[in-house]
Amino acid sequence: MSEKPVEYSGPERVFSGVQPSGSLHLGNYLGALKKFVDLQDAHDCVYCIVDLHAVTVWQDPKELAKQTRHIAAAFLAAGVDPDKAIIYPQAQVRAHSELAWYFNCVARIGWLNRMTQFKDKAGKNSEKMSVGLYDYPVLQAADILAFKATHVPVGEDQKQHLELSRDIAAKFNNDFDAPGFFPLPEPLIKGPGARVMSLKDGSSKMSKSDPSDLSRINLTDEADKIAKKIRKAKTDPEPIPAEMDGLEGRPEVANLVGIYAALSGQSDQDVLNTYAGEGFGVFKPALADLCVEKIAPITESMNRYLADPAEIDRILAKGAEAAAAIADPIVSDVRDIMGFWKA
Ligand code: AQP
Repeated sequence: MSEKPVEYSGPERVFSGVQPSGSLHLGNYLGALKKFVDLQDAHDCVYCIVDLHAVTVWQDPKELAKQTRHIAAAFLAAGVDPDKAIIYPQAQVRAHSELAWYFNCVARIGWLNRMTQFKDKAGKNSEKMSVGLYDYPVLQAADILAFKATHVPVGEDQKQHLELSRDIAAKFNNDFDAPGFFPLPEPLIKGPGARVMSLKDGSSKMSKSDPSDLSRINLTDEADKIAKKIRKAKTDPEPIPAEMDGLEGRPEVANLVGIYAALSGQSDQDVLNTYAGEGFGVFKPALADLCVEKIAPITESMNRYLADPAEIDRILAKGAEAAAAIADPIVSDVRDIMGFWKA
């Protein structure tokens, strides 16, 4: 009779990452950064700038370190406190790459073949994509599990990858007879801003790689640019409905209402209660004002941090040391569990 699997009983830990592959946008802020800040007071948090993920597509070597500092500045400006949470660049902690290799030997090709993000990013060119882009979710599992993280705040787009991390953790624990060694990490997705959509197309997510800059609000956009982008956002001729079912079949309108709700800390229904019956001539300027009110202080603070790259580098180096101190012993235990020779 097989024994019941032993559950992970270690401490809770939060882990998440953001790629240094372009300017951050409102979706990254609401789906990730804002949650990072909300979690840091009550939890042990590790926030990584995932440069190893970024290079799965071409990154200019002259820009990569600068982009990494840019993301660090966005973390700090959004309110992540390096005295409460660890902030560091992924490539500085070797445990990520090493554990990813071991997990490559645990994950199944059939699992990766089901990953929709690879299909979306590769499109018809999958044969020409890097092996790294295909393997991205395995590295993501290694990122999380190198810290035995139990909770992962991410946007809705990462749900499938998180499920894969759970599958890898469970298969490792089972294959190597190490019940409860790795936790099965829980995604923290729910809540406002989990899926911010493009301002031009309510069926695709707001994304750094969308060729149209009008599709997203960047954290570096100035007030008049934000107002212009919201003015030009796709809507329809109908007024704002009074009830949620009036948003059905109107994805662009639902998206703008959702953004307003997430930024103001209200529910979507609260926003409808305020603006029901109004046209976009009233709603869009109100949304633009709210976006500027929330984003301008972040942009200003980011610029202050970016003016002092030595301070950013000091924070990242200290963070990398703290991250390695957690992850290295965990990966060393993995080597022992897998039976590698050691002196
Ligand atoms: N539109 C979004 N709504 C809510 N959350 C989002 N996230 C990304 N887009 C949205 C969340 O932001 C975190 C960091 O994302 P990332 O930069 O590491 O990777 P990504 O998901 O690939 O982001 P982009 O902007 O869409 O980049 P590209 O265009 O390069 O693919 C993650 O938690 C993500 O869920």
